[in-house]
Amino acid sequence: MHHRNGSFRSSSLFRFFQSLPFFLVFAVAAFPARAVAQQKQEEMPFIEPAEHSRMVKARVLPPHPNLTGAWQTLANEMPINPVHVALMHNGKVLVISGSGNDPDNHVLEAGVWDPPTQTVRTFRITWDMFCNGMVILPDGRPFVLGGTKKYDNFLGEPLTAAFSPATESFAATAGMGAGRWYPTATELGDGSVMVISGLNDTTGSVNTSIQRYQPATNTFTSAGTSFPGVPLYPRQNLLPNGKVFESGANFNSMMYDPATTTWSAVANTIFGKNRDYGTSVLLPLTPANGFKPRVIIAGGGPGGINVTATTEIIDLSAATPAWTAGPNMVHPRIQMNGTILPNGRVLMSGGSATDEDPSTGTLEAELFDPGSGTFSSAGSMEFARVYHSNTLLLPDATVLAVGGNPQRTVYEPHIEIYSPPYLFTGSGGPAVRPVIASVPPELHYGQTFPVKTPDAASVKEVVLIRPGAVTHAFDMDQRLVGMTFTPAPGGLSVKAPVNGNLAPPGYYMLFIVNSAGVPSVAGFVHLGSGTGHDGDGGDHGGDHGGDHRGRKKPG
Ligand SMILES: [Cu+2]
Repeated sequence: MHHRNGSFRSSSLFRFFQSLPFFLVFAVAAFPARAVAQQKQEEMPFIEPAEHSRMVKARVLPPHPNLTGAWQTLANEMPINPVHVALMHNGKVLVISGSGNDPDNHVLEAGVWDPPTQTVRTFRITWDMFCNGMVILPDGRPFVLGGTKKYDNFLGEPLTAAFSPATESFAATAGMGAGRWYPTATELGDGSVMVISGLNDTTGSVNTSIQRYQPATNTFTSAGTSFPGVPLYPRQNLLPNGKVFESGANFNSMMYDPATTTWSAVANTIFGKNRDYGTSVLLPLTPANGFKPRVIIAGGGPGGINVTATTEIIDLSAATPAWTAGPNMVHPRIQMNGTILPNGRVLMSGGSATDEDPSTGTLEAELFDPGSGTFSSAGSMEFARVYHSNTLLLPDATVLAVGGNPQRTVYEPHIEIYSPPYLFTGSGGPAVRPVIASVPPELHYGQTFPVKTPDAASVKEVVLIRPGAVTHAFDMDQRLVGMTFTPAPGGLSVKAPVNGNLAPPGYYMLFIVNSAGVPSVAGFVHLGSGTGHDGDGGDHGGDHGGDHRGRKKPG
């Protein structure tokens, strides 16, 4: 393909309705310079003459935004290929491109995107973090493990680095000893980080060692060996019992016990073949569902072909967990993303029926309701989002959608924002949102703490959502943990999660959600440092990541 398909679609029939609750201010902008990426194309695509005179990148408001939500394309584009994105606790988004899927690009870059101003500050980085694994450490620093040491054939980087949100710069952290290209990182209940898979730096075969990083000492220790046939970028989620569930792309789902560093087989998928570049989401853990861990897998296809629209769900609290069929998505999706919203719905969006082919992009998005087990329409994106595209929940409860890299040196520069249905009234105006007046900056496990709000009487749920760290159709960090609460003077009295297996130490967005399902803007809280009431030590070396595997689910 020789053009960025979506970029040339004629988009709107009407002016975008002027009362969108987010990023209202983009107004009229002259057509911005085409992305740098495009200038590198050997063959310039045909560009519709009308494209040059279009002034506003905006779409018609759908007929029922209170049912489907609405997608909006921002005026400012992404100046670097946004292969990796992570939300930081200052509300800004770290964007990592590295060489950006261009072996001839030696200007290695990352950037920080600022949602309120829609601007990005890009800067050079010292090694190629393209196709790394990333999670956010308990102290709030995005932690990058590995990347690209060499293209064709690919070798993985053994380096790691941590990013300071305050100074917006990377600092070197301990090396891994061997390379990892396409590794997965998973934060465990004690705040340590498990890293697995990725191609090594010598032969380009899979690095089969598992390592565990201790932030307090900046050291890696050996933590076992991956199971045979471990995929690149394995889909992993930490469960409330401290174990790590692995759900793809392989069809034989596995469980890792950090205490024994061993694997056990869980169940085979119904699909029965690899769901390469499908996604996997740990569904919300809430008091209402007894913090019962369930995982949904969606889309993907073996070897990137025969892409499926199917989904499957597994209840890992069952004595013998088994995958059950979930609802089908509206179209097949490979390279899709799944993003948890504050109301517990999961936005499934992007991807394509044929890998790396935007002309087969699934523009329709959908919302999965874990309660009813059904999908509903989430409207349509403007641009196809294929390989290397990402979605990320923002603190204002909208969702950022970026990227798409159908071929080397070409990426989708347009940025879209999804405003979910909860941000609209039935007449399409902005919903009235509950307001958080204050939250404590620091929470300890099991602690009861105040949330000040004038809207306490209408609050239905109080949830923590871990800021996402997304790449390659998977968010390595996101999880939603609900909390119990009671009325209190000036607001609510809320009980923090009981331990790090339920909610690993680190920063969280705290949302209150009212009886109409409308979330507040999030307040950031830090969970887990210091000594909690139940003695869990958070990120100060507590070892409950795997050693308390007999611990019952909190309730
Ligand atoms: Cu990649």
